[in-house]
Amino acid sequence: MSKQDKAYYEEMWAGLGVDVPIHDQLIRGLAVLERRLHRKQNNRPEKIDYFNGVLSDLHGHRIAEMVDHKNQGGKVVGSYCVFIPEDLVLAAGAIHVGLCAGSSFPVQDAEKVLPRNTCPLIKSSFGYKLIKACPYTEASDLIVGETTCDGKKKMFEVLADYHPTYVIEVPQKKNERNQGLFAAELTDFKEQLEELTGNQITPENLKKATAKVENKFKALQRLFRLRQANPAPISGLDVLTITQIGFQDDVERFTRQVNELCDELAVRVQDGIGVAHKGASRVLISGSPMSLPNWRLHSMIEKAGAVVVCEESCIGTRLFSYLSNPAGASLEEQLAGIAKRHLSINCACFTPNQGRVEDVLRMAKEYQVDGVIHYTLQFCHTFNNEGVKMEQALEEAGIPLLRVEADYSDDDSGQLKTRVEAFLELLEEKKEKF
Ligand code: BJ8
Repeated sequence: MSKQDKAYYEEMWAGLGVDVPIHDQLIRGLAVLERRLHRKQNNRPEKIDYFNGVLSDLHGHRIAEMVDHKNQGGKVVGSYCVFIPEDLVLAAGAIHVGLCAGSSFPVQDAEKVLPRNTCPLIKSSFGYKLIKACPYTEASDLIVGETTCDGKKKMFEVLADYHPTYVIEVPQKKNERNQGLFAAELTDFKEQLEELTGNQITPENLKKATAKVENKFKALQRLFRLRQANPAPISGLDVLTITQIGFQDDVERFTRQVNELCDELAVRVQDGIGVAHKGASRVLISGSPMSLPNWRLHSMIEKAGAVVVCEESCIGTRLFSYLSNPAGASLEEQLAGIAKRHLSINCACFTPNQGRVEDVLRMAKEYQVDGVIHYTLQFCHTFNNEGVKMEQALEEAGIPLLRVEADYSDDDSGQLKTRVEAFLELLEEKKEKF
């Protein structure tokens, strides 16, 4: 970044209410991490350059686009969960952004307000607001929460004292009645967005917005399908980062870039070019979401010579696997289609949630995995408890499983690394036997 850019950006961040010196520390830490993890990888596809560029300018160009939009009277809507339909926000003429929640940076400050024994994702998201270090949060005219897990639900009540907040009720079951309830919630949310933006959501603009969002989903589906090849044409760390970037980038630009990357990866697959050799162990990670910059587990696995080929996560398959397929053209039918799309997501906050176990069993075959790592964020009771069912199912299917629980600090890195390496050795031994 040139000195001129830096001065321009600093003025822009300050204008949003960001604490610039604190933010500077955050950005420097991120740059170090990216150099240490992403840049050290070998044999990356050329089209990864676009995503490298986004990562190194994470709070620059995209925030400038949002500020321009706001200066023209537009609004920005932030959220922390895949249950907030991006297409409704776009149809109201607003920008949607997935907010920062994956770093330990603001956790200590968050613990001055929230209980320590809270999931790090919740503490991180709240902490960013508290210390005003995230320009995406500060640019958001409205933060939209959801009633998924109890920790988040209660955090949003506290957050409302610091930032305009609106909470969508997500049902806990998935039957038809619950789909109707969620469609009614989305109708209320639509009205809220109309009030915020002064724009009306019509069947026409919602249809266009849904097409944009679902084209992004289709591009990500394509990217993940390419990872089913052996050798895998791209690292898990790169795909995780791309998926994370998709929560912040402009939807059409991101979709185009993912498709261009997929074109290159398709050639790699044809030519048998991979990021690791053909016999490298293939790992599926399933569980709590890994928000940017939660790259530790992927990096550990891939530095040890294995490759992550799929994430059954909201920063992974749960985000993009379902499309709305509205049965008709009216707004009501479109909202029903969107409600159904979201209630197809197998988040551990639902009960029962057998679909997630079935997904993992199916994906283990599709992605030719040698083992599964069940990842739970510390104090995430929903995913941790669901790990019991997952363990039983994978044992019955003869698929090796490692359950790990971690927070965002580096304190347990040594222990985690030892466990991961032992698991990968076990996978190697198992392959040698057969
Ligand atoms: S749809 S997974 S993004 S709620 S905050 S549940 S880690 S204790 S994030 Fe989630 Fe939506 Fe579900 Fe996906 Fe656990 Fe932490 Fe709760 Fe969390």
